[in-house]
Amino acid sequence: MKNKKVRKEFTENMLTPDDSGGHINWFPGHMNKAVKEIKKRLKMVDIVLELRDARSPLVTGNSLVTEAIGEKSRMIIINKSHLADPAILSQWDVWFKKQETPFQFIHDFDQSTLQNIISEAKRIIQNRRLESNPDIDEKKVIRMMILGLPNTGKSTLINKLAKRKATKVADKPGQTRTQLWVKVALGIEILDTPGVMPPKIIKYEHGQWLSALHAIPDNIVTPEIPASYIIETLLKKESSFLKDLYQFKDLKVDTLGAINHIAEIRGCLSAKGQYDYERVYKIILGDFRSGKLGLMSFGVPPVL
Ligand SMILES: Nc1nc2c(ncn2[C@@H]2O[C@H](COP(=O)(O)OP(=O)(O)OP(=O)(O)O)[C@@H](O)[C@H]2O)c(=O)[nH]1
Ligand SMILES: [Mg+2]
Repeated sequence: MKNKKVRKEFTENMLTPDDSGGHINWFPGHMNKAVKEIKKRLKMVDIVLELRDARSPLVTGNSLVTEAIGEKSRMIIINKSHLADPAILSQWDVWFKKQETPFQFIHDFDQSTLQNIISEAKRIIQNRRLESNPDIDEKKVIRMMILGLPNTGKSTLINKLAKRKATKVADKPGQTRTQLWVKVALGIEILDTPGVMPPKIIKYEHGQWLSALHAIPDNIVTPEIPASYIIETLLKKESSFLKDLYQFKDLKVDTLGAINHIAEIRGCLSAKGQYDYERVYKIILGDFRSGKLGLMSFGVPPVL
């Protein structure tokens, strides 16, 4: 009964058990169902590939999912690394190397990235099989399960491995609603699963990060929250990307002043000459998520 053991692992949530200021939560019914389905299918798979976002690799983990996985072999795939602050990314690299779980930083899934993922997953599985059963069957089909927060790129990774549109992808958290087995290569099958959020986001700031990263749909938090948070953070950093993209003379302005300026520069004014905030928030979120506002990370590795 190896799988019943709960893996003890550091998560950012454990750092702040008494910070109860969080009001940003998104845990719809299909996620609850997804967790039950994940537990049910777990015994069928040889390894779990857990996807995270490189801009916040700890907060995009999920202790609920980690507990569900138990002692099952696991690899953490930290995606969208091309959008993260490179200096902070190297700090995370050092931090993850001190943890026990194998990990890889990736982005955009080119051929060598895909090969690395498969060969590392096979190596982990082989090692585990050798430990438990030295007479392993080399020809046995390898089954993997892909897990992670919404919008981290799970279905995209499966399609890239399968070299076809086997499962639906969209820039919309909550796209995948049901599990789906996909044959990605001879002898390898991967189970796509719906993205699952932690049932409770303890720190309010983590909710802001997760909504900026689009793990939570904009209409759940209202787009004002992530858009204002992004502008506030960029102003604090005195970001040259912010200054250049929206033609600021200088950044001596508060968050609302900056948003109003962006509305003017981008022509987000209603017929009555008022600021059209819905449009300007959309522009800010689009520019940030496509990397036009520079490479950015939320949070740094905790000191161990
Ligand atoms: N630029 C960039 N975009 C990516 C990358 N990986 C995924 N995406 C985009 O992220 C969005 C979400 O991708 P999906 O594969 O649907 O994400 P998911 O994890 O399956 O999401 P759910 O089904 O909602 O849980 C899509 O718009 C992808 O094109 C990446 O490495 N780089
Ligand atoms: Mg999906």
